[in-house]
Amino acid sequence: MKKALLVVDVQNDFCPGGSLAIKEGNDIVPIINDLMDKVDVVIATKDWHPEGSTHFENWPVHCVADKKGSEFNPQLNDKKIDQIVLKGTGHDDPGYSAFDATNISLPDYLKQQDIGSLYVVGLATDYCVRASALDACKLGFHTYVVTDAIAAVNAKEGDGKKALDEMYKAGCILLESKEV
Ligand code: VGL
Repeated sequence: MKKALLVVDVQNDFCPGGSLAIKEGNDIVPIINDLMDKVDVVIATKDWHPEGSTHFENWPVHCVADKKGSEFNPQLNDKKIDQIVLKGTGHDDPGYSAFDATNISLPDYLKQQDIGSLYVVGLATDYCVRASALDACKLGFHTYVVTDAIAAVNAKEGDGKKALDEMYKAGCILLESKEV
């Protein structure tokens, strides 16, 4: 079976200068670009919210569909992306997990492509990486979380660490990019 890289939400709004910026957002991009050469398929998610989404009651406005903030980080090698996954597209849909995608059925796509292992990278450890990795595990994929290719919001100190513990306990394998 094939290996896929699941690149979660490496978008302008989650990177320095964006509305929900994560300090290390730019630093993980070269690591992710290198990982693209080590897998069979590259899937990248985009948080893709409508204006006025109820999700913005809990967060600053971010990743509005078709705006600058929802574009990929310009350093991400988007030529290597085989499939883009849009999530959080409904008015009341937070879309934390890649498996909440609405433009495709992600489980069907993974099955068609004969993918058995998912390497999860991107933003943010404590939200969309966490939700995507937990769902991937639950669905029976060999799920790897690449710890130097993710970064956390850490709205509360320790949230990133807590999310890693939770993913590990759920059966995700935590590893570093050099081990992929
Ligand atoms: C995310 C906070 C709010 C994420 C999305 O991509 O992890 N975090 N919306």
